Amino acid sequence: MTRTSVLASLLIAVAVSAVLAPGASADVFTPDGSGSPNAGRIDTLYKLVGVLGLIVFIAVEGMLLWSMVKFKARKGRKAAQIHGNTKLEIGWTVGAAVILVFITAVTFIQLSGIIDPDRSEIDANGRPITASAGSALFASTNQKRPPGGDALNIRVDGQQYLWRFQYPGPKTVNSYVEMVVPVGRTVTLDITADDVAHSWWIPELGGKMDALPGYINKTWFKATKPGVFKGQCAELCGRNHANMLATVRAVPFEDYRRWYDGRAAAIQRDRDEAAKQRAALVRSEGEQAAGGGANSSGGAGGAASGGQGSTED
Ligand SMILES: [Cu+2]
Repeated sequence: MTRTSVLASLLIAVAVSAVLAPGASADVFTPDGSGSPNAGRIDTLYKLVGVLGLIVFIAVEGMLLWSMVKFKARKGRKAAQIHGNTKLEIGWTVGAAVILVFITAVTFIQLSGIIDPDRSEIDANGRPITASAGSALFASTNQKRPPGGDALNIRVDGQQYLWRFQYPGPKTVNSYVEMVVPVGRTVTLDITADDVAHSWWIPELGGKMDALPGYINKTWFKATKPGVFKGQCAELCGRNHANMLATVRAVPFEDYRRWYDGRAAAIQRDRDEAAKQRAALVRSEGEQAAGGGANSSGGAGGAASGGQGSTED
């Protein structure tokens, strides 16, 4: 009996230390929560419930195996007939209840830290935010404001089969597939979809969030270190679903600012170029229409066919 209990406690100790050892288990069995505080809290909950489950599993299975060996049928041995044991029954009922209440309490304590955004460490200009400062740049009806109210709000649009990210003004900045964010800044996401249901998920930066046409769902993260965090659409959305990848690249604020300005300039350049081409097209159509016929109806016909030609292109 003593040997068995020693073995059981050894097993428990090994299991607990393997799961709790920082970095040693390298998140083989649990989520990698190193990218953002909310992901870290999900990871903590996962480990807590996992370890408690493991302890209960080892205790129950250990007792079962021990009983099977200890009370094995032997020649001449008479089985004891036992009907109920009030102390034991109360014991395991209360024990199980206490474990569940404990898990529930810890979950609810962690939950607000998973759902509600953390305080941003830097503001829109990359300056550190102190506990008392912070401007109200962030407004939302169903997501709590982060302490201080300051966050980078990005709109995430799922569409077959890529993610589109729209940055807040004053410049027009958007990107596809790769989202670039500054380290230390709380990022709140307004998630929606243009066609069918998708699901936003970057495991290292927190939980999944449905991306649905007509709805805006909210989640958040705060990259605590520079790095590239990879994810993928987590809702079967069509034939090319498997290739609907998403990347979040967290960089120091200066690099973010450079990327943002570069992106804004490139988009402005493209817009100017498009406007120029549009103007040239309109001009040439006008010339065609003017030279197309002597009477006014012929001119209108020329313009109409020119218009059709441009849409067919
Ligand atoms: Cu999708």
